[in-house]
Amino acid sequence: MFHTEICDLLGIKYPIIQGGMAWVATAELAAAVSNGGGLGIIGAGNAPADMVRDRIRKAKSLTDKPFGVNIYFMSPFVDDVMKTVIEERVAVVTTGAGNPGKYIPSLKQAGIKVIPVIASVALAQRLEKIGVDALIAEGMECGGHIGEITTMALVPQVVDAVKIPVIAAGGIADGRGFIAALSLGAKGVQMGTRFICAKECTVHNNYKNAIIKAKDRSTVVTGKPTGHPVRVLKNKLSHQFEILESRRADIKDLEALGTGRLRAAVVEGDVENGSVMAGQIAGMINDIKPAAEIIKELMNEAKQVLDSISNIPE
Ligand code: TUI
Repeated sequence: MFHTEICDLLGIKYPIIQGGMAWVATAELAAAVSNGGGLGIIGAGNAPADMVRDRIRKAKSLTDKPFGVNIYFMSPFVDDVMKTVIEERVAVVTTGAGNPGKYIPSLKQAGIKVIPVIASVALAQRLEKIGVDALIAEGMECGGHIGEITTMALVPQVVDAVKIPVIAAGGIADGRGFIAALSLGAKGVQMGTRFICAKECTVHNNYKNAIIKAKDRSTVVTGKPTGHPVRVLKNKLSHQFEILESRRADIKDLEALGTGRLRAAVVEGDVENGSVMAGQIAGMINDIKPAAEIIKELMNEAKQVLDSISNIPE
């Protein structure tokens, strides 16, 4: 059940992809998700190519299942990371925070499946023409760098505009969200925040606990004036952003305030002065469990949701 064309495209059991979160999506997490039947993704973030190569080799040592690498387009190392994923013959590349158009022919030539994250219909259509395999339509409920449109509004508009399969992301963490995404025409889901609270995720425990403590209104969007809005959990840092933004501070000062803060939260566990990127769904996440269990429970719940919907009297 729920075996969609995404499963065939990627050679995976369940149409569930893990978000390629910078600093968070390590080889350990990616391998655990792939071993659990989904598609694990290593987040290249701003890491140099050699570090990405080490993570790819580590993931290969932890799983014999396919996994992918997410390439972040604001990284200064994009060109070298592209060369590395081609040399290492990773199965799948997802991309974020930019237009991957010019790299697509060489990735495809290397036999790599290319699945860009997009937040608009226009970019979806452009990338379909260039020959990407599928698209991840990411709504602004997600954590980290966000677009402007919600998942509920974005996914069906992208589905109607392209012929290739669409994967829904943003605000999905359980079987209800999975069925909702399929109802909107998606052929699978990507989840980030839910997998931060996987046992195998190597983020500092303070980060996981901050997500578990979060409620529905615990996130806020900072950095809008920089043109790169980012959804984070509210804390001392987000409050500082709000103050600077209300004073119409220089973009340079806002950028300086954000520098190194994701690492501070993920690695050092500074969840007050660090950038704790998380989606609006954080309020629904109450436990830490193995990635394989997250996936299995989600699939079981999806079946129950489908049953309960079909039992609603006409
Ligand atoms: O990339 C993400 N989310 C991210 S990346 C990230 S790392 C970071 N670290 C420190 C500060 C800020 C970020 C955290 N979260 N999501 C994928 C995504 N991509 N969402 C939206 C887009 C997107 C936006 C514009 C994709 C393409 C695009 O194209 C613009 C164009 O050139 O047409």
